[in-house]
Amino acid sequence: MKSVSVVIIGAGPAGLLLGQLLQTSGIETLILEQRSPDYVLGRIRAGVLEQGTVSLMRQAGCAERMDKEGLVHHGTALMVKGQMHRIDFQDLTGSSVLVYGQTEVTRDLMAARAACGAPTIYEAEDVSFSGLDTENPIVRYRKDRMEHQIRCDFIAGCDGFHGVSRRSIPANVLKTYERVYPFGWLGLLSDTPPVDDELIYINDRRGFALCSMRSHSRSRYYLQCGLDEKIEDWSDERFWDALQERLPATHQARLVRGPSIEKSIAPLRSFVAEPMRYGQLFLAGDAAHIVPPTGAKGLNLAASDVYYLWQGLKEFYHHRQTEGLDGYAVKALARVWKAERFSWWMTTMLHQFPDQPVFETKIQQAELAYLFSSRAAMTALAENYVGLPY
Ligand code: RFL
Ligand code: PHB
Repeated sequence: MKSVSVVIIGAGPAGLLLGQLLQTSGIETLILEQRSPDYVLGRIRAGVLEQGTVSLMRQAGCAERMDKEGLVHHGTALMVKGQMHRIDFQDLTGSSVLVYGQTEVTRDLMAARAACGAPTIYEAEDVSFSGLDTENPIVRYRKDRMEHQIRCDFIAGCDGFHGVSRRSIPANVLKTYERVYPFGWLGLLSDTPPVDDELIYINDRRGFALCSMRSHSRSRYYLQCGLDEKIEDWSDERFWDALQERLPATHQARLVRGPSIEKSIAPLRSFVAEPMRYGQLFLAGDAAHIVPPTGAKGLNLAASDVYYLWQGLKEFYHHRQTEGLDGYAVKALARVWKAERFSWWMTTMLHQFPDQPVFETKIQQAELAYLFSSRAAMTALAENYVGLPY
């Protein structure tokens, strides 16, 4: 039977980043991905990178294009009741974020992996595990109707929310915590110049909206929508009209419309699975936790998990020490819960909740009024947004 040090399940940003960091540390990996590369690259998701994520891309040797094309953002705007409030990251925290799309992060990581010759099996079906609680678990999968088995030391479950890894942890071990929000985000990508130089988070009585971007010529916009909305009912024109209504008067005339390149609806959820380790299986990224996208934390949390796991595996292979791996779940979860709190808070503060009791609406208004009146409160938002330390 073939064997490899670490089998990584999933070639999303978590799996690919972990793969590259381990390769640079001389640790051999195999990635199994159930989809094709084009499918993986077709998913339009995150757009904002914390400095920690940027630094990991550099350590993985995948930063050349990101450093050239990424847009440094020193602040963001929040618009409430027609008034714009700028949160100045630079002034409040001395830090900034980088706008560089998840698609590009994934593309760069895929290219680096191909260049170093490390193996990725795409369209690997029916991945399953045995012996997770032994020293050498076995991973099985099917490719082109052939069954394969691989023996390994460790499995990194980087296969997202719907993957097989979390589901392989016995039910009596796994605890999950969840909040489902009564709305989703309808996203549209278009090759039009963004409406502003920075992102704008809009709390409007018709619903939340977000103006984001991928570059100076590519915009990404989101609208809060009902969970029963169908994408077919949203023509580009209907989307642009609804967005325009939610924009501040100063920006309505600046909005440049164009055909959508992509349009999709995503439900919003908060979710955490504990523990993030079972035997030799380690969960990382969306496989273990989901945040609503309002704080731009999902991809960045996947990156911090990967950092802790990389450190633990390096200690194991270079020094035969297991403290890092033994402490992985606790360390990762401490940061995860803080990002869960921040994402829940941003979501709760900025969206319209159907049938919300008046009391909650009043609290929401007070929360926003306090935020904009207090440098301490704005600093708390800024330091969470740019990313808490690892
Ligand atoms: P992914 O990206 O879901 O990748 C998992 C991979 O595993 C594969 N897979 C399997 N492979 C083999 N066998 C199986 N049985 C498998 N099952 C699944 C899948 O095909 C896939 O390729 O998880 P990963 O790597 O943990 O990365 C997480 C991020 O993708 C996610 O957290 C972010 O996209 C969330 N997110 C955002 N995060 C940010 O940090 N900043 C943002 O601005 C931001 N905006 C967003 C977002 C997510 C969004 N959506 C659509 C959920 C905006 C949106 C709209
Ligand atoms: C995005 O550009 O896709 C994006 C940006 C910020 C968020 C969520 C999504 O909070």
